[in-house]
This record gives sequence, C-alpha cells and structure tokens, in this order.
Amino acid sequence: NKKGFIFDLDGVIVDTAKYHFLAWRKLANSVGVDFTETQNEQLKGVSRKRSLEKILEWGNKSLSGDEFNRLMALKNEDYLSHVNTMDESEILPDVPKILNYLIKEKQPIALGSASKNAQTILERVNLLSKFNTIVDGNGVTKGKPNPEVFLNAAKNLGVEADQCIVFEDAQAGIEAANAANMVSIGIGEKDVLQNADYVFKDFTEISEDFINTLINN
Ligand code: G16
Ligand code: MG
Repeated sequence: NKKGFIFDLDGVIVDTAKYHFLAWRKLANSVGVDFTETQNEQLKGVSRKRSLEKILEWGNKSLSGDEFNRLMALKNEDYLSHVNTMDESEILPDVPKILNYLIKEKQPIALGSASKNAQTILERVNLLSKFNTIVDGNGVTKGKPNPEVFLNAAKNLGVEADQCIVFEDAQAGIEAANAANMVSIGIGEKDVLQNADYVFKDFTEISEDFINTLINN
C-alpha cells in the first residue's frame, strides 16, 4: 500500500517553540507588553501574523499597519538568529529512525507546517532530503485548523486525502488533519490532543509494527 505521511515541523521534528518564545518575548517587551510561556503555548501552529495580532490583543495594544509589519520583520530576524545555531542534535528523538523506515518502505513523505522558515530549518538539521514535498507557510492562505496545508501536501504527493497520516503536536493541527479526513496522530499529551486518532508522547513510543499497521490499513 502507498500512503502519504505528513509531518508538522515545530513540536514534531524539532522544538523551535523555545526560539519562537525568546523572539516573541523580546519583541513584546520592547513595546511594553508581557509575554509568558503559557501564552507561547497558545501560539503553537499559529501563523506569524496571527501570533502578533494575539500578542497585541493580550497586551491591549494597537499599531499602525507599517509598525505591525516592522515588528513582524524584527521578530523573524531575531528568530532566525536562533535558528542559525541549530544542527542535527536538535532533531527530536527517533525522528530520523521513523523517516528512514518510511523511505525503506517506499512511502511518500511530506512536510505540512505553518512556518515560512520550514525549508531553512530542515536544511540546518540536515533532513530536507528526506521529504518528497514541503508545504509551508509560503504555500497556504488559510492557517490550521483549516485543512489547506495538509490537503496541498496530499495533492503534491499524489495521494488521496483519506490515505494520509498526519503527525501533529498542536490542537489546531489535529483539527486540520481531522477536517481533511486524514488519520491524525498526536505527538504530546493525551489531555491536550483529545481529538487525535492516536497520541504518543514522542516517536520513541512508535514502533515499526504500528507504522506497518498504518501502511496496510
Ligand atoms: C510553527 C510554530 C508557530 C509559528 C509558525 C509560523 O508552526 O508552531 O509558533 O508561529 O510556525 O512560523 P514562522 O514565523 O517561522 O513563519 P508548525 O506548523 O511548524 O508547528
Ligand atoms: Mg507544531
């Protein structure tokens, strides 16, 4: 059987949330707004533009369009300074093992991320060549929970949506996968990812037997 395996980036392949946090906190503080780890949690899987809108809402602050765009660019510049320190040691446990097993089994693999920096990050950690297609924040108009990113990934892989499996760490991403009629696999906590078809703490809990079941069903 040929399925389509779609991976989210942040929280699934690497933990870039910690760098988003540092960059957003620095930016928020520079305009006199607080920013906590709890708030950062709520920005997982959320686009850059929507993230800044939310931070300004939380801080009761409104800005001109020009200022808004300037702050988005500043945040990204700071974020990229962290990304540029990344290497293979930042790949989350057993991700390469799963990717290599899927490649051995000739299964198509896609990235489905909200990040406009997805390609840069995959290059930094040396995983870009494992993916047959990259669908990221540059290729979508509607963010998760809209299923667009995953539907585009399925189309690029040449696989029907209901033959795809999505690995996601964010609630909005699980909702997007479910809306696309795909099998949703949560990576993280069961109580957060309630709507996922399956939940695992990380890839060390996912066996080759389980992957085989996904391929053959
Ligand atoms: C990631 C992060 C979000 C971030 C978004 C956009 O999503 O989880 O916090 O705001 O990408 O990132 P950028 O500013 O690089 O375009 P994902 O979908 O990879 O989990
Ligand atoms: Mg994510």
